[in-house]
Amino acid sequence: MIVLVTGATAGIGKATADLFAKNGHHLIITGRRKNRLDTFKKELEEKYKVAVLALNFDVTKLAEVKAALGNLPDAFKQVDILVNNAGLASGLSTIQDGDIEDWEKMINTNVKGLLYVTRTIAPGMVERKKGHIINISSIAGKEVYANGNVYCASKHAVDALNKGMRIDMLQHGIRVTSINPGMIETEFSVVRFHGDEDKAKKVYQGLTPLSAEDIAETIYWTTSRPAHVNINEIIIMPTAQATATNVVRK
Ligand code: NDP
Ligand code: 8X3
Repeated sequence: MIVLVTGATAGIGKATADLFAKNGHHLIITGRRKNRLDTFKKELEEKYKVAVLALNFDVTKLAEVKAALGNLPDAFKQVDILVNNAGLASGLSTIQDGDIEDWEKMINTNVKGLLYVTRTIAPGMVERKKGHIINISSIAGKEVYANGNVYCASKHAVDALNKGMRIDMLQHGIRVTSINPGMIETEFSVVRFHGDEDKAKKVYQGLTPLSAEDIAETIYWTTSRPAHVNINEIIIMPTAQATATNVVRK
C-alpha cells in the first residue's frame, strides 16, 4: 500500500509515517523542512526496507501542491491512504487582539492546505474506487475555548469537511475518518507560541499528555479495520483531560 502523510517532519505525522513503514507500507512524506524530510526518508528506508518518496513543499501554496502531488512517479501514483495531518496553531489571543497574519497562517494551512491536497489526491481514489482519507482535526474542532477562536474555527472547518467528504466519497467506496485529539506533546505548542519553548512546556506540566505515537496507533487502527468498516470519527484525550479546558494537574 502507498500511504501519503502530510507534515511528516515532526509530531503526529512523523510517528504515523514511522508506524506505517514499520508495518511494511510504502510512503510519501511531505513537509517544508527539507533536511528533516531527507534524513527521515533515509532512516525509514534503512530501518524498514520500504520505498519512500520525500516531497518538500508548502501545503498552503496551490502551485507547489499541484507540482508535487499532481504528477507522482508511477510507483507512488496509487495512493491508498491519505493522512491530512499538516497543520498548526499560531498565537492564542482574543479576537479583538488577534494577529491577522496568524489567522491567515492557520486558515491557509489547516483548511486550504488540506483542501488543496485532497483535491489533488481524491480523484485517483475515486477512479480506482479505493482509498482512505484521514483528516486530523482536534478537540478544537468539537469545542471552542477562550482565545482559541480562529484555530477552533479552522478545526471546525476540518470537522465539516470530513463529514462532507464522507458523503461525497460514499458512492465510490472510499473511507473517510477524522481524528480529534486533545493535548499531545509535539512541536505544536512551540509553534503556537512562536518558538517560546518555556511557555510551550507549561501546557503539559503536571499531567501526562497524549504522545504522537498514541495518535499514530489510532490512525493505523482505523485503516486496518475490515473493508466494510468506516470509523467516521474518533475523539481521543489524555486521561487527565475531559474537555478542551477541563484538565487535572498534579
Ligand atoms: P507539529 O508542529 O509537531 O507538526 C506539524 C507538522 O505539520 C510538521 O511536520 C510541519 O512540517 C507540518 N506543516 C505545518 N505547516 C505546514 C505547511 N504550510 N506545509 C507543509 N507542512 C506543514 O504538530 P502536531 O504533530 O501536533 O500537529 C499535527 C496535526 O495535529 C495538526 O493538524 C494539529 O492541528 C493537530 N492537532 C495537534 C494537537 C496537539 O495537541 N499537538 C491536538 C489536536 C490536533 P514543516 O514545518 O516541516 O512544514
Ligand atoms: C490542539 C489541541 O486543545 O490546543 O488541537 O486545541 S488544543
